[in-house]
Amino acid sequence: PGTVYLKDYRQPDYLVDSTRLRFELEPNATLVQSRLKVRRNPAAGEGLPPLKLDGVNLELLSVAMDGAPLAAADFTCHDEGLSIPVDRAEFTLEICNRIDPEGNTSLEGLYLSNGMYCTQCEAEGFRKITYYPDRPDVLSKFTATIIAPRDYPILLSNGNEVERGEIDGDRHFVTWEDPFAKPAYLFALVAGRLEKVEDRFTTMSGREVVLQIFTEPKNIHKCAHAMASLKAAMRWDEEVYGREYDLDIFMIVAVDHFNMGAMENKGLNIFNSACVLASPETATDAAFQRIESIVAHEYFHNWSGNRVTCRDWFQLSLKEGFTVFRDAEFSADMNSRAVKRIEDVSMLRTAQFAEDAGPMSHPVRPDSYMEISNFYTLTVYEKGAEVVRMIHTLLGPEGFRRGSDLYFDRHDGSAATCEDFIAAMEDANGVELQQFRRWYSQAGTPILEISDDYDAKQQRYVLTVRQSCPPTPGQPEKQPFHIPLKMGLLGADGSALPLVAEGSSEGEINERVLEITEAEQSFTFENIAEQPLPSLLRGFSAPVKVRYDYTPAQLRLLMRADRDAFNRWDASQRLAFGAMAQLQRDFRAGIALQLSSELVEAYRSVLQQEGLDPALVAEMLTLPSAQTLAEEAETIDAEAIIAARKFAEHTLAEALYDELLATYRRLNHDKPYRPVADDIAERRLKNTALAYLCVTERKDALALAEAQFVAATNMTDSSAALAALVNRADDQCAEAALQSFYERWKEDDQVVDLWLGLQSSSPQRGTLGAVRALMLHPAFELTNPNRVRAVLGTFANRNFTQFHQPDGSGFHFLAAQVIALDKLNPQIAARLVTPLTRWKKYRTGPREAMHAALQSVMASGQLSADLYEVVSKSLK
Ligand code: B3K
Ligand code: ZN
Repeated sequence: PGTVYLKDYRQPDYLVDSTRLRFELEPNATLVQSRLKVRRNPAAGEGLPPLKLDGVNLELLSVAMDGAPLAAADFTCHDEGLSIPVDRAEFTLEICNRIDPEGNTSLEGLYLSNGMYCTQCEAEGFRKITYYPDRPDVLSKFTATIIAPRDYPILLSNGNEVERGEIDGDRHFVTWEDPFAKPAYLFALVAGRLEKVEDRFTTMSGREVVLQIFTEPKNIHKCAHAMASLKAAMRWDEEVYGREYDLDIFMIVAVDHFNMGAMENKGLNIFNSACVLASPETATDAAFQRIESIVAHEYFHNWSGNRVTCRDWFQLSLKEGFTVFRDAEFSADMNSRAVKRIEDVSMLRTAQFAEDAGPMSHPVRPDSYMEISNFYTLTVYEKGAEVVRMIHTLLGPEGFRRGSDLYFDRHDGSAATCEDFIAAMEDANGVELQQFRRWYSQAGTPILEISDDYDAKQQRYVLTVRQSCPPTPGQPEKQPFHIPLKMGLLGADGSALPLVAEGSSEGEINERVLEITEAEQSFTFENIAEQPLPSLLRGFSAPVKVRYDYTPAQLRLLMRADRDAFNRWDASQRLAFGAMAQLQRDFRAGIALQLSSELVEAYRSVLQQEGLDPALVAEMLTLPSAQTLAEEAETIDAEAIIAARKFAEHTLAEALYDELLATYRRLNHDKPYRPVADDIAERRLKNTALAYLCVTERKDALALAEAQFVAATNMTDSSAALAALVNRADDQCAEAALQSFYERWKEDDQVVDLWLGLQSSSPQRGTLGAVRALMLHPAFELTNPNRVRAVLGTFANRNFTQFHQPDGSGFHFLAAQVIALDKLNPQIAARLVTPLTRWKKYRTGPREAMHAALQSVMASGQLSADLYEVVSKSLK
């Protein structure tokens, strides 16, 4: 496969003013007819170059220009599309082709999921439906007529329904017209036997919008939460961004076979069932919150993505980074802001930092790609959102809003770039963000090394910050970034010290945002009455690593007293991290392990401290995951990480047993289930305590888990109890619980995924043999990405212990599954291989085994472009 470069971007030669599509749906032979009004793009230069259309896996039946059929000799048809000579500046092109939705297991283009037709076109799936200039900067007005047998009663596409009727007795049709010009990647079609729930929303200007959620009949009772989330998101976008919905109808469809979470097609969002369906009995708190955020995310795309779209796919973060930032702020407003931030940062630090340090490392705006699907990454999404958040921090909420208003104003109805976004932020605020742009072009995670000096006589405190960024593929040297460092100073008693920076005209404040722009820079604070303790990078104000030599006692003070909740948690992580690093060293040196008493006592204080948000307590009591420890390590020593973590967990569980038990008892009361922040927080802490208690494998503790498993009336408590049993209890007891759980829920796909994932992630039971057995279970399906993620994704990414078995069996198993999957679904195969691509970071032994597994993938034959790109770059 070839490489596409950002620097080669050129405007499209031809524009498509309107696109009329007609589908005659048949499982193996769907007929697609298109009629395009094409026009030479005046901005693209002189002359009339051939018209190039993208098309993949299509059976071409006919082409006509202005009504005149073209003979095969009149144009070229190749594997990737058509090239048609052109002799006029404007014409109508009619194309007819056939496709095979049933045979389409890539889940890109038009495919069948449990008998329902659906589409996924982003990024380059439309070319699997018909020949088209499949690029985001060609915007066109779409009309779609769908013809299907009567046993597909629901026929949907984007925009408004304009016509429906009968065709030859046993078939019917519906025509949809989308008044908003859009690129092909936002086109969608759905046909099936679906039911719907309906609601209404009145927009800020008083227009009434019909809201509909479609599912298979068996799931229709699981739509209420998604509907409530949608309405909340619509209101929030009006209030916070002044953005109103623009069509009279907004539809969501739940689909079982889906490569990712959801898709923002104009007026017709298509969702992975797992990201829309929920009921208290079947969905965990985490699922409720995920649904809320994804429904909002896709809705927010209506402005940040659809009304203003991307010029080319290198600009993907323009819509994704911005929209993730928007949905994160929405979730923070709906729930606990601090907890949302902690969850997001944990993920970023673990997975995005690893990506930034790995062979696929790329800037938020990549310079090149072989297969764009591989760039729907944590870097583009989550780091992209952090970059937008930094702009928000630098400009303040009002300044940011001025910038976003100008951006939407300037670019509405067109395809924009990341540069356009920053320019709007600058112009609306009269500021200059030249250096800040490096966040879009430089890959890698910057490191801030911070030291300080206090002069008691002068009452002067100096913070010195040195920034650096490790080399990444193709970028050996980095220029300094523009980094907002939010900070404050604490006195010995934990009080906030008043800050006045040198030369500042501001009065007394407790918190500042230092703007780091140089490789090394010092900041002086005057009138500091005592030796201060710095609280650095509050709220994680930039996606960087901060190195500062805190003592355990200082970390405990921050944990107890910092006014920034995020940094209280961060201090707990640093403390735990230090203790675990010591355990890993001792394990390697063959010294008997002993856990830092500072950590034990810090955790005890957290459990005893009154008035803390229980969710925050739960987060503070959670040790950094094995994956986080691996990311932070210079060289990954899986065996030492596993040993250290296991030992720390056991020691804490034994030492704090009474406090944990008291906490559990205090919170284990029966309450009707509500997925609201306060209740979620209590369940989180209760179940964290239960998990710790069960680590001891004491009979009493396991009995609590069993009792909770039997009595639970919601899936959060039920699955937490089951997990505690599966992770700790002897085989018989866990087996019985697993069996009864499956019997009860085997008809519910979302719960079955959870059931599979619980087993695959268990260090106790998720052995390779057990995972192989799960793949033979009747519920497993290699063509269903949710199943693949539940069993294989969980095993490789969240079962550190079993995946890293010293004999390398886990790696070779994963390689074999990736090879098999690549034939069915390249996107999923290319994702699943990720853990193997990190082989260089491992210590010798696992390193060679992982490398060999990766090589076996490369040597297995013809790989998809998706998988080839990831594997070849990782072997370098
Ligand atoms: N824009 C889609 C992602 C499409 C991924 C295609 N491989 C979902 C989202 O980010 O909202
Ligand atoms: Zn998105």
